[in-house]
Amino acid sequence: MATDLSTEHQPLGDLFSWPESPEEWQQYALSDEQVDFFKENGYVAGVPLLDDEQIQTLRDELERFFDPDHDGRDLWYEYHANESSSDDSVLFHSLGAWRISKAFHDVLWNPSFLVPASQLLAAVADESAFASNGALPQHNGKAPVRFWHDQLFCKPAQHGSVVAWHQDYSYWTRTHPMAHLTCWTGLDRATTENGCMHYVPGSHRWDLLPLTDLADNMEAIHDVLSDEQEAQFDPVPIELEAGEATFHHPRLVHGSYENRSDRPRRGLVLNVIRDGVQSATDEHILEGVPAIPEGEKMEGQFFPLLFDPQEAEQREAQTA
Ligand SMILES: O=C(O)CCC(=O)C(=O)O
Repeated sequence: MATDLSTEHQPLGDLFSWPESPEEWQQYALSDEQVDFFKENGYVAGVPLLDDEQIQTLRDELERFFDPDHDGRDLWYEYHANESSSDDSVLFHSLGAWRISKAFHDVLWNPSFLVPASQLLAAVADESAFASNGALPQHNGKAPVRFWHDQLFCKPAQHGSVVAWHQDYSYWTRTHPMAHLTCWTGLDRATTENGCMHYVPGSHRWDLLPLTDLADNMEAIHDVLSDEQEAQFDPVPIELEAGEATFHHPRLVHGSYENRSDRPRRGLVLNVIRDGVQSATDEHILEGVPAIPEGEKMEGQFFPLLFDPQEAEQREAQTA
């Protein structure tokens, strides 16, 4: 029986080292140009997140998840060996690796993820309809980062399926206000040949679209686009080296094409919320997780606070 690592709210090993000085923290910060690019386009790509050792450790852990009988199988929020409806087109998609594997647990506390996430979460909520309600804290352009959930999206060589165009927040309206962020990291080099992510720049300014399809019909979203949105629909491929990440806004339209190449395309997704986001339902928010009553803050065992910029600053001031 695997131990449920969700009770542990700090790193368990030393795969990711925690900075000890303001300078060490600062090395992970996005530039003003990168944050402005995110505000304008809804994404920022090419952020280095994992070194070779970290990539290999995560790949090794991932390998055992592909065996449907692996230890910890009961801890996933969702586990789809193939989310597509065709046997020839495979999308391995699962949520909850952080509960099962030490490396996937500790990657949540990776400073090269947390600092950009903190900067971009401040930018997401600033422009959202909820920004003026004053309920969401921020500190010097950085917001406290709370964990929402992780995801694995893996396409095998030669018969990897699509991930159809969608906006993430269409799946997440059971939480609000919209102050969410997605970070996609390649565990392989991701190119147009093996099914890298594509974005529709500027679509983060669109209204929220209804859910269409996830793993079969790439173009299903076109059934719900207005003429104006169709005219703006001009996707760009996001090619990344293994270990590089791309961050995107919760309303940015994105998707990825099939993998017909001879290389796998394995992606780790970290989804975070700004501290203060609340439950919008009395129903279960994730499978196997006790309900959080509507209107109450997302927190507790399954939603740890990963990074608090104010606390980090105070700690640094004490050690200076
Ligand atoms: O891995 C992919 O191709 C899609 C991932 C995705 O939809 C997401 O990160 O929100």
